[in-house]
Amino acid sequence: MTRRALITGVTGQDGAYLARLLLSKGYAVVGGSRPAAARDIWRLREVGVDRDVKIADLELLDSSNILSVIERERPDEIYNLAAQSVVSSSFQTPVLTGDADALGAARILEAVRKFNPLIRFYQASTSEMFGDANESPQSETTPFCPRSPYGVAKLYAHWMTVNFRNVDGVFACSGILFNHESPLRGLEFVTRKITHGFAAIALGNRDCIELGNLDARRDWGFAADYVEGMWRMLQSEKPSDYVLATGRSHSVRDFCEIVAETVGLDLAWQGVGIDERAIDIKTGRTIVRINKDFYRPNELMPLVGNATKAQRELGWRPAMTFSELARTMAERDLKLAQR
Ligand code: NAP
Ligand code: G4F
Repeated sequence: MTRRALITGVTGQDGAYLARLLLSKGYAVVGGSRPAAARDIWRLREVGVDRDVKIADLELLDSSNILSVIERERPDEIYNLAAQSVVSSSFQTPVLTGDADALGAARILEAVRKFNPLIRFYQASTSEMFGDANESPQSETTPFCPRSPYGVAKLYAHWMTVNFRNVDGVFACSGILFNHESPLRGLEFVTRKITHGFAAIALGNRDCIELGNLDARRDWGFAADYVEGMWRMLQSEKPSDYVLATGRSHSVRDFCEIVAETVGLDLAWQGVGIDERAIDIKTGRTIVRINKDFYRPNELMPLVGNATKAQRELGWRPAMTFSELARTMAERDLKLAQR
């Protein structure tokens, strides 16, 4: 029988790649998307599945809406990817972030328990839950110490996932994913901000971009590799929690350098601290300025993940390297800008 999957947040980056993956495996895919938002399915179009995903109005803040979607669509698997996912915004909207990211997951789990506890559930957890972790790299056994309202909200959802699994017997997995990027990434996130901005600068359509902490480090992988890990979690014999990561960290500065080279900018750094900037040696023009508004209230310990458990139990490992990722994103944005 055809398996049915419900993906919340299907209009987001991971939603598009996961929808494509599940369709390629023969699933019928229902994509939850907020009725209130001006719905934009450009990412589904970009990966060629916009006609194959059935869209259902789904709002994380509304319990009865969630229950009725699950009753109507009868999924075998639910992937809860919907969230207010921008860490910096969560400092301005901590309550809304908690309502969507923490209680939203609890609402879905509660609906699963009521309607059909045999539905398999995936929760999109995050390395932000480690925050100021006391060890590096971070694994499933590293104590959590979130340092943003987003991280705190996601940690509540993580523990609810664990709790519904342990107490109610729901097949519920929490995927603790480190940063994963792609040409489908939103412009709010630093990688895409850089590839989009540098592509425009290279074509003379823009002068400069403003960034925050150039020395912030993250463990960056490719989103399409990570959705494969989500699916594998729900196919395993026993539900559990898994870190997905590359195991390598790089700085924002490293990412800028690869992207600049890819789009044909000859980047050199000058100055220090808030006065640091990047120039294009060929033109002498400033192409990156520092704006302290883009600094986080508290920068985290360098986040880098240990995905040994996922490798051992799920056979998962990321395929794309950091430099391939930066080049892929830069080339795509250059093509888009040329259009
Ligand atoms: P994304 O591109 O920001 O997508 C988030 C999705 O959630 C969008 O489709 C958005 O819909 C939807 N959404 C937001 N608020 C909602 C609400 N109240 N009700 C229903 N839908 C709502 O995020 P992503 O990068 O694909 O990430 C997917 C999930 O993984 C998120 O939960 C994120 O927190 C988590 N995560 C991401 C990463 C990463 O590096 N990408 C790492 C760890 C964990 P609209 O289009 O209508 O806004
Ligand atoms: O790209 P970012 O905004 O991603 P962040 O905060 O790590 O969050 C992303 O990954 C999480 C996984 O750990 C997800 F859970 C979350 O949903 C989201 O997908 O920032 C990355 C780093 C930060 O250290 C930030 O301080 O880049 C630094 N940064 C420097 N300049 C900047 C900028 N970040 C942004 N967004 N914009 C800047 O101008």
